[in-house]
Amino acid sequence: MVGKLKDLLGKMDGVFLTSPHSLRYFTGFSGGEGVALIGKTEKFLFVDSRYTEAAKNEAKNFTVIEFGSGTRTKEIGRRMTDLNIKRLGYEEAELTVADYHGFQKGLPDAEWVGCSRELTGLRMVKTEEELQALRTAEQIGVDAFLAVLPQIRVGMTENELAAELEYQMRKRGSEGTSFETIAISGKKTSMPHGRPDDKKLEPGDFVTMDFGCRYRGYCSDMTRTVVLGKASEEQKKIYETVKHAQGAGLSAIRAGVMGKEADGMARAVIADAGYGNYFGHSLGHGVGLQIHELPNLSPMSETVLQPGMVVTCEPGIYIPDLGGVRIEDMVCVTQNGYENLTLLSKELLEL
Ligand SMILES: [Mn+2]
Repeated sequence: MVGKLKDLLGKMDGVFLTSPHSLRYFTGFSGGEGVALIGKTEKFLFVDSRYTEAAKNEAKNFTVIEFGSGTRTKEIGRRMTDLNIKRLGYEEAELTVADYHGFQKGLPDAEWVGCSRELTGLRMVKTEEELQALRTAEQIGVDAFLAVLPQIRVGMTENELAAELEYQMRKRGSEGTSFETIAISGKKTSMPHGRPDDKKLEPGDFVTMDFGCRYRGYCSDMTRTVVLGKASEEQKKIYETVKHAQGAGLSAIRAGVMGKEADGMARAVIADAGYGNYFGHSLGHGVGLQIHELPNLSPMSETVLQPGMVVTCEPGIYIPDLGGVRIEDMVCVTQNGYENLTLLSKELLEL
């Protein structure tokens, strides 16, 4: 996808990539550790010997340069001088302060220009190949969830539940989780990102599972909340409100709509039901090589949705000392609506 850097290279003499996802997206190299230097005429990928073979196989359009111990900046500096780079775009959101100082000290004088947001923006609209990976990743999550459902029972710990979800995803082709699995129960479900521990599932608990895997580098993300045993009237009301809000958010998603419009549709349903103070986070986020990327579906987001963007729709209601519900699907924006990648019911499950 290095061709996507054309506009940026119109404003810079070179682009300097250091994050695993940028390296993967723009060079093809999936090893995670390396530096890419892309000039107007030449493209270099610097790696150490652990990655040389993979880099040569994957980054076909790049000149792969293997650096030895302590020679990285020297090798990069030589090419920067050759390419006469005076203005260099880099990923300010992805580089540690220590690395930044190290590169500045070791490399020829250049003006460093932060381009993180622009680079992330280039990854918003997915190609068909990326969509295939995202569909597969999400289906692995759905299949794992369906395999784990019959195992959920009173006395099981949250850690066991999380482990089962991860195991079932791995067996189905997951390369690893896309974020730390959330499998929480009872009052703990009032914490949107609570962490599983050795708490046992109890009768009447809400059980929230928010999890995902990676497939060909692409992330999946989904959330379902179930009730262990019979749901109380209050649990039903909270669940149905979140379900309606999720549907309202989804129904707003289509090309031409701003992120904040979709967020507003879902938020209004929750506010109208009297739970407005219990939905603090955004409606959703972009997903791709990173679990959280652009565009955001937040009250602030004026990003206009385009076909091929992949976003989550995940409203929730979280009431301290009672519990919470979140329902999350991952969808691909289309001209007139969306393709739901999470092919799974959202009816309340009483297990
Ligand atoms: Mn999410």
